[in-house]
Amino acid sequence: MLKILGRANSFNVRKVLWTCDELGIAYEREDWGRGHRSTDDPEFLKYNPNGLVPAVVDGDVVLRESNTIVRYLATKYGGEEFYPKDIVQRAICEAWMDWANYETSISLRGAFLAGVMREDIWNNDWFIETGRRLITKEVGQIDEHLQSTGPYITGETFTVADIPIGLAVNRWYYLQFEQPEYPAVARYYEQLSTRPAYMKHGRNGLP
Ligand SMILES: N[C@@H](CCC(=O)N[C@@H](CS)C(=O)NCC(=O)O)C(=O)O
Repeated sequence: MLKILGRANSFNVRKVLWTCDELGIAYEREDWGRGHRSTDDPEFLKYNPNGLVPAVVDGDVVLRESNTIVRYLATKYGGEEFYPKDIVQRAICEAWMDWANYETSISLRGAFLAGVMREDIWNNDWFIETGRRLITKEVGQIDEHLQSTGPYITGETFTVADIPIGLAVNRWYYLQFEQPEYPAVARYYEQLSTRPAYMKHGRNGLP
């Protein structure tokens, strides 16, 4: 059975849990990371030498990096719709995933990890303000895009691209500063909320 290493409240672990439940993949999960066993433990570092959750064990295969794991699971267990084989459609999905993992993760460090969680290493006024400004711009870009596509991020079909974007959108609603209205993003949030696996691992009361 697939083994997921990482605490269930981690943004990046939730991508893997959501994907597993969308695809009906059975898994077991071990708690590692903040509040649980440390990811600096040599036992964990055997699975991910970078010391970050999630890591996944699938038989003899050991994987790290949440988006890579999502794509691996989608390739192995998912259908053509969830992770298109067409190289152009595939690249469109991957571009959204990469953009989310780089751009919105950096902004959310400032706006959320510093601005809401007050995590010591990020907690700095400039970083918070910059994060808030950038995430507002980025969620605005998602809103503008969704006005002409939708209901999902790449169009009619729910794909791997919705996994990181859907979690970033959920976190957006937990930020503590005055935010503009983004009606297409609000519709997207409701659309995702029709999916039981999103309600379990995405919009589950956690930022
Ligand atoms: N690029 C990595 C980032 C992983 C990451 O930042 N994980 C965080 C949790 S979301 C972590 O391990 N934090 C340390 C901890 O929980 O102890 C990925 O996408 O998997």
